[in-house]
Order: sequence, then structure tokens, then C-alpha cells
Amino acid sequence: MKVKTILADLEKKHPGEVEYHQAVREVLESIEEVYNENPKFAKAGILQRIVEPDRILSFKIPWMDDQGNVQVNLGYRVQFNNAIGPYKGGLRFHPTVNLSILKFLGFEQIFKNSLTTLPMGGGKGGSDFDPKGKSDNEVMRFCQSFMLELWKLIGPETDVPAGDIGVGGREIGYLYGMYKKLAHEHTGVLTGKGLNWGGSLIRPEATGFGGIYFAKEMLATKKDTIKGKKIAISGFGNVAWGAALKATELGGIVVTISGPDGYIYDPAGIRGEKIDYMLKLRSSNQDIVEPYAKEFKGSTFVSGRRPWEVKVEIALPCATQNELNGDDARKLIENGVMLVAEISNMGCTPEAVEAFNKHRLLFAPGKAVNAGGVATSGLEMSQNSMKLNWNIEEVDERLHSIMVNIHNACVKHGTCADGYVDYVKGANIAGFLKVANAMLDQGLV
Ligand code: 2IT
Repeated sequence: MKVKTILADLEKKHPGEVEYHQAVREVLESIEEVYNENPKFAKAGILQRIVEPDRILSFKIPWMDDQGNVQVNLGYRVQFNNAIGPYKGGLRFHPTVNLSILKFLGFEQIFKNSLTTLPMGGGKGGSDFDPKGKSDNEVMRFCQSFMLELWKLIGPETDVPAGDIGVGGREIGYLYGMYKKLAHEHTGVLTGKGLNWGGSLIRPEATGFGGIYFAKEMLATKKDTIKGKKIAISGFGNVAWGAALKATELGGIVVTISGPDGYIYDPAGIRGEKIDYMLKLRSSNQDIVEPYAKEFKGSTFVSGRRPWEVKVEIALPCATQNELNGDDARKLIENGVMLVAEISNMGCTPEAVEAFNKHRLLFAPGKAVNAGGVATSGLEMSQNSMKLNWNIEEVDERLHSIMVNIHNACVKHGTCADGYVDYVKGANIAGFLKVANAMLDQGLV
């Protein structure tokens, strides 16, 4: 079956699931050539099989708030593909969560996890629960109720969830506590665990660190470095924090962070205690960045706007999907941006990606750039299996070499006739080939 037909069928079968369609279209269009050149893929129905999740668990999460009122949220786990390892991928708690978003994330996760070279399949889950303004006790009761359903479907060799937006160390702790009680075992069923109970060093920093290691490799193809470059970062959560730390360490000047309320412009650079302050902002559970401007002189808060209007050399979306559109891309290009790397999942719209490619800028997609997060989850799983812990240097070195290898895979499969590296194409082809060949080996299941 032709790629065009598969895409049209998918859109008909799942009307309105626009993020899911967007993610599938991007992958299928970039692997079309490889797919057409290898008739064995079509014969085995690889594409029709890979675009549909193996199964989806959907459930209700009743919980009680601090006022004694009953609240009900929706929960999901999408087990997408386990050809190369157990299902693996984060849980997102955010009011915008729906099946389209989790299916796009789960689909992307297949190829991202394949790129890491570690044995992990693809999955994703979450809830429309809004952590904003909730107390610790409310978050705990919600997580316990969530796990009461989820635990039946997961296991250290079956499906290993982790964090994503709205799910950090605190949530993983509450989720893990309930799983442990229900399953009556202490195993590596979740990653992003606390250091005292099976977690890995560097996991909190890994997505951001990995993203900067990847950007460094991209710049190296132009014999350039991060040193002295002005950088716009969006978001102010875990990913933005890790990216700001590593970018600053390498001599970059991070001039923005952002939240749903607007963005902070700090021309002196967000460094040192200002990066620590991001953690404080996050733990206040208010989902706003405005207080930063009151705390640090010389910085300004720009209400209701996104940071892509600031003149920078490097732009790093670190918040959520489709957070940088065609207009933002044009502004960045006018202002002389040279590198855009998605550290968020599918941070740029297709129009933005097209504009970057047309201008032959360095642009790389989330599934390559942010793979350091899940890769370090994979390293956490390895350590859990061995019942041993690696030190910081050991984990960081492995993370670094994984990111260099992902970059090399993108260059190998994505270099165009004029020498331009199409990282989207490279990441999709490299990620796809491994999974598709594993599916061929394992027969029609
Ligand atoms: O999008 C992602 O790769 C994550 N949220 C991390 C997933 C994981 O299993 O560590």
C-alpha cells in the first residue's frame, strides 16, 4: 500500500486526531523512499501495523480534593510498539491531554527509543489532571488512584512509564509507592525514581543535557561552538532547566525562559542562582514565570507572548508541541537564527520546519534532540537490572556518546545531495529501519 493511501486511511479512521496525524505524516513522508525501495516492508504491512498502537488502556480516575469534593479525571496508557524492547515512555499530566496527543507522543517514542540504541519499545500515557494549584496531598491521592488502574498493565519487562509534562520526581514517588504496594515487589517498573530507591544520577538533567550535546554536534558540522551564542529557551520546567544549565556551562548566554503567562527576557543571561530559581518557580505549582522579573533586576516580563521574537543565534523549544509556528520561524530567520533544535516533542509546526529547511538552517527534531531523557531512563533500567549504581561520570559519558551516535545516524541517513543535513529525514529513517527490521524478524504478530 502507498504512503499516501495509508495516511488518508488513518485520517478517515481517526477523525480530528490532528497531532497524531501530524506526527505520522512527518515520519511516513520522510521514510517513503526507503519504504518504496524495500518491497518486503509493504508485503509485511509494516506501515499499516506501525501506525496503530498495539493497545490503549483508558480509565477513570476518581479522587478526593482537600475540600472533600469528589473529582474525576481521565487516564490512558498507549502501548504503541514493543518490537525492540518493553514499551517505554512518559506519563503527561496536563489539562490538554487527550488520545490524539498521547498517540502522537507514543508514535514518536517508537523512533526516538530506537535511535537511543537501547532495547526500548514505544509507549506513552497520562491524564487530563491539572497539577496547577494542587496540594501535595491532592497530587498523592490522584497518583494513587491513577496507579490503581495502571499497575495491571505495566511491569519492568512489559511497560516502563516515566515522567513528562506535569510528572516529576514527586509524582513518580507517589506512583511508585502505590505500584509497590499493589504488585508486592520493588522493581524498575518506573524510571525517574529518587536516588535512594533505584533512580539514576543525571536522569533529571538528561533531556536538557542531551539536547545541548546534540546541538553541540550540529554546530561542529559548521566548525562552530555554543560559546558566546545568545540562546532563546521556552518553558521553565525540568527540560528547560537542564538545557539552561548545560548551555551556560558551555559558554552560551540563555536570554529567555517562558510560561503560559508570557516570557522573561534577561539580557545578562540566565545563569547560576537564576537557574536555581527556575526550580523554585516550578515548585510553586502556579505555572507562571512573571515572578522572575520581580526577583532579578535587568530582566523584563513580556506578557502573553512567546520568546521567538528575541534576536538570538540559537532557539531551543523546551515546552510543548507546536509551540513555534511559521510566523515565529520567519521572525527567528529575520533575526539571524542559525540553529533551532527541538528539545520539546514536536515543538515546531510543519510550516516552521519547512521554513528552516528552505533557509538551509541547522534544524533537528525532538525525537533526536531530546532522546537523552529516555536514553538515561534506559540506563536507569540497566542499573536496576544489575542492582548496581553508576557514578555521575559513567552515566554522563554514556549519555554523551549516545547523543553523538544519534547525531551520526542522522547525518548518515539525512545528508542531501547539496550536503545539507535533513535531520528530520535522517532521524526518521534511522529510527524506522531498526524497528521495521525487528518486526520483519518476528513475523506477523
Ligand atoms: O518524551 C520523552 O521521551 C519522555 N518524556 C521521557 C520518557 C522516558 O521514558 O524517560
